[in-house]
Amino acid sequence: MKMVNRFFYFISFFAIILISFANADVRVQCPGDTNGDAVIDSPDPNHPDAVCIHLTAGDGFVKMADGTDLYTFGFKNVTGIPVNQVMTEGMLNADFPAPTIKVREGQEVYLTLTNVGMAMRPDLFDPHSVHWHGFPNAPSIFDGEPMASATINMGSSFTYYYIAPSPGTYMYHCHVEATEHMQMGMLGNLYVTPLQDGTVIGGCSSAKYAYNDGDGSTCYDIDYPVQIHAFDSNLVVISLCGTPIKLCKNIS
Ligand SMILES: [Cu+2]
Repeated sequence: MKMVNRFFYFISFFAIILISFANADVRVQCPGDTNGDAVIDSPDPNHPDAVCIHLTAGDGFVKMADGTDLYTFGFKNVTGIPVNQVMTEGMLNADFPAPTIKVREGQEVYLTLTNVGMAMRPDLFDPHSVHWHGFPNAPSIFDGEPMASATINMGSSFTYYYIAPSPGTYMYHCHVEATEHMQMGMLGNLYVTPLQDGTVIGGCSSAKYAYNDGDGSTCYDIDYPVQIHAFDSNLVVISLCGTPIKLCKNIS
């Protein structure tokens, strides 16, 4: 846990950031949500097929197979967390792999992203975004590509809106400085299940299908999210140690 200890070593420095972030304005757009926690409490008749998700973007540590705690950038699912607890819940708490997003074809998806900042990298002020990779996304503002759409600054929230049109297996990632942020861990699985799900067709007792096949030919029983990712440990160490503000003691 050496790297975690380094966090406490610099705690006085980060306290300034934490104090300023405590007053961050977390806002969630979610029809039928009455208290801002991204959970639909009273379904809105104008949005009967809505689903809400709230993610934070920030940094954290992931434990490798050999026990190493590796520094990462990443997302955290804070759906259901009260707005006044989102910053502290998401800060230095990113998950890898990123939370799997699973929605059904045709749903209205309200995905709020809150940038909690990167506590271990106070020299960075990077915005983040969510990009549904390979996904037919009509309005470019929700694409997540920084040249053509919104990106989310530290302490800010933004709600993406999608109508999931095509069932399939996708991935999502942050598109800000995509090479670095993806390498650092900001990517996850994205599933859009077909409308046909829930109906027994062709003897498919699980009623789960890969596509709207009409005859049950893509029936399956069990699905496991699998994400294969390779970290460049040199890049990760440089990310933490080779900055203008030295955050590691073992700098060569
Ligand atoms: Cu990012």
